Amino acid sequence: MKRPLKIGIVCYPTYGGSGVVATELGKALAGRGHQIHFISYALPMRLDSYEGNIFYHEVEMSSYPLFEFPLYTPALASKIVEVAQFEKLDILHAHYAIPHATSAYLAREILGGKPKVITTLHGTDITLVGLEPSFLSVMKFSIERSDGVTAVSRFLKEKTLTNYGIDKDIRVIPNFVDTDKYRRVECTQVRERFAPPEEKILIHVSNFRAVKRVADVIRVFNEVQKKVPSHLILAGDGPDRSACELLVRELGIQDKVRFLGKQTELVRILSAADLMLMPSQSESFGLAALEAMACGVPVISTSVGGLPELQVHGQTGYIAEIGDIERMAKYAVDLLTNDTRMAMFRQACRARAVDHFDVGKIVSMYEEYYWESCSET
Ligand code: GMT
Repeated sequence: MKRPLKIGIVCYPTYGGSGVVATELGKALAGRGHQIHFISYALPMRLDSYEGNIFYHEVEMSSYPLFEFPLYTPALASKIVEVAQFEKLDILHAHYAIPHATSAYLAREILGGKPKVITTLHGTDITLVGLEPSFLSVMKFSIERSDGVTAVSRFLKEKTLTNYGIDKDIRVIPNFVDTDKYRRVECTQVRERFAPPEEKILIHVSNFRAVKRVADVIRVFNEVQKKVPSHLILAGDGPDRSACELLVRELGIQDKVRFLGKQTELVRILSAADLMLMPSQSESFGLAALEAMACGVPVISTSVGGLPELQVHGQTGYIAEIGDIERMAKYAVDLLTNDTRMAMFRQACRARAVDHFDVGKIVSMYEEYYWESCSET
């Protein structure tokens, strides 16, 4: 049954990997002729221009004085019911399980079994927040009752099965990047803004949450800049940013570190960089690393979660243990001072992104999964 589908996509609209994946997936599916209905509390960040076949439905929140806390789960479920009924959705795709899989389940029950609910597990919904006692049983139930479940890495699939004692067929569909858009572009002017031409540029991109260990980025860079003339740029914002700004000043390297804040257009910034640092505590996939690799930027990361499924130690970058500042700095210095090896790593990064994680290949995997789910009775 290979017909165009009507697909509802529920996601977080803010800065963060799951929202980016959901939005880029919706845009790519619309490009293939499917009708896409985004449902969220605000316009998803990367849905910034009009595109045919794409519609956006905002969840309205009421602020009745009796409600001390916003009741998003039922409000979202009601909006899903409305959209699914009016638009005759075939599929409802919930990105990030909390609370989207729960609202999707509720909506499908209200509607008597249609549309099919697909839940994509992204990361902290499984490894962190979902495990809290106040969420665990509802999470387990909502995942089990989804018609289909995907995870962005083998690591995340295994974690879901073991952490929640779930006996379900979870399909691994990795994250993806548009390698036509994410490619190394001419960026002399951008580079000049960050560092003199003879210096190296290191980059970190994240939402500055504790799991990202941004302080480690700064400590690694502090060691690197003692041996290699270099600058560090940090893109993104979040709870740990102020502490990191302070650390940079305490270390006396404020002239070599630039905090850019949230950025929507990363290609030119990534193209200006020589090396990405991703010293995360937990990372189910590492979309920011993939986007860097597509632009030919090698990555020094930790060995956690899905990162070893993404990058190859000694080919696309290096992998170290969490918190091993010394080793990460050594890897960085080795690579930044060896032009031949750097050129090989750059090529390997680009090739790995194109061969394994390109948007065309991965979106087809989702499309197949939808069609399979729709044909099941
Ligand atoms: O958990 C987060 O930090 C946010 C989350 C999100 O929903 O934005 O990111 C997760 O999903 C991304 C997209 O699938 C992955 O690339 C990230 O690795 C993952 N983050 C973590 O596992 C910490």
